Amino acid sequence: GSRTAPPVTVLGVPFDLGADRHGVDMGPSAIRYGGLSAALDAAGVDYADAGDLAVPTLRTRADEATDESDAKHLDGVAEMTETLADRVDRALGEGTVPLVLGGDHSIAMGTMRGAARAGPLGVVWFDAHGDYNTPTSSPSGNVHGMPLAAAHGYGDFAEMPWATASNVVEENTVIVGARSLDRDEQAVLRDSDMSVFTMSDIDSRGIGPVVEEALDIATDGVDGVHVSLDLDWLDPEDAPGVGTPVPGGVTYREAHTAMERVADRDAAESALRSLDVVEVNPVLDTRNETGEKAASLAATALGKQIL
Ligand code: 4U7
Ligand code: MN
Ligand code: MN
Ligand code: MN
Repeated sequence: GSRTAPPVTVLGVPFDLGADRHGVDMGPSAIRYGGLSAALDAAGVDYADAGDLAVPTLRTRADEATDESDAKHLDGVAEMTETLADRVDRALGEGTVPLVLGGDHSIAMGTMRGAARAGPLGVVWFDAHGDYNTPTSSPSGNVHGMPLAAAHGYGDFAEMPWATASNVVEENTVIVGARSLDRDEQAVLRDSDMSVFTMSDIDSRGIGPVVEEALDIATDGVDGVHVSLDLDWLDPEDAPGVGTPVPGGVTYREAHTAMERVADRDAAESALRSLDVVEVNPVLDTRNETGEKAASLAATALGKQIL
């Protein structure tokens, strides 16, 4: 079959205050240089690249005193979140699907906050990590390990309304491929209404069925889903250009299948409200291999069926 997918607005967010490895701010450049426009063209996606958002970075902020919180650079994260949420809101208002290029994963706070303004939102989080720390529980203080907890207003984030995306529904939030969860995260996720599929679920059931079930859960009773793709979801052999690699991840082939299932579901139900592709760090990469894969995976998730 064929379909008319809504056009896509590409938004680069060269933000790195949520992580402590320099270089992730160059992710949007690496993904574009890795062939994003050609991949979108080949997938039949109608898109406009709106360029990069102006956000604070470590280069401009490194020598400033940090704020009082246990989380690093929360004031800079707040500024980015506000800017990005407004820009995502605008892209949706123009009838487009925002494709947000990170940047570290804290940018998903802005994407989800903007996307959730359009109504209740499910989330599928493809990541080696749970990203469910709070400033109190975080072993690192890095906000890229906290964006899902922030969106839900969990823990310390209950007192930070700027960080939350109140329309993100916990029951419709699904983490896929987790293999590195901190102790407090494990307890919280176990007791929550979220769903978590681990690598062992993928190993025993196969990527296709796991992603289908994740999409069933995420779309149940809501009319839009945010898909967040952290490149460290992939095995470091396939995606070395990330700041927090964890062995035992999915292959590029499996990641591709997952993005095809996202596109198929979108073709059937117009399910996809927004997509972000994050944590690409070209300084740590091998000849931009991770940037190229990120470009290709994004285009696959947004692509039209060719036959
Ligand atoms: B990413 C970590 F402790 N959990 O909180 C933390 F292991 O967006 C890693 O998924 C977070 O890449 C990784 O610092 C954040 C750590
Ligand atoms: Mn992440
Ligand atoms: Mn991760
Ligand atoms: Mn990472």
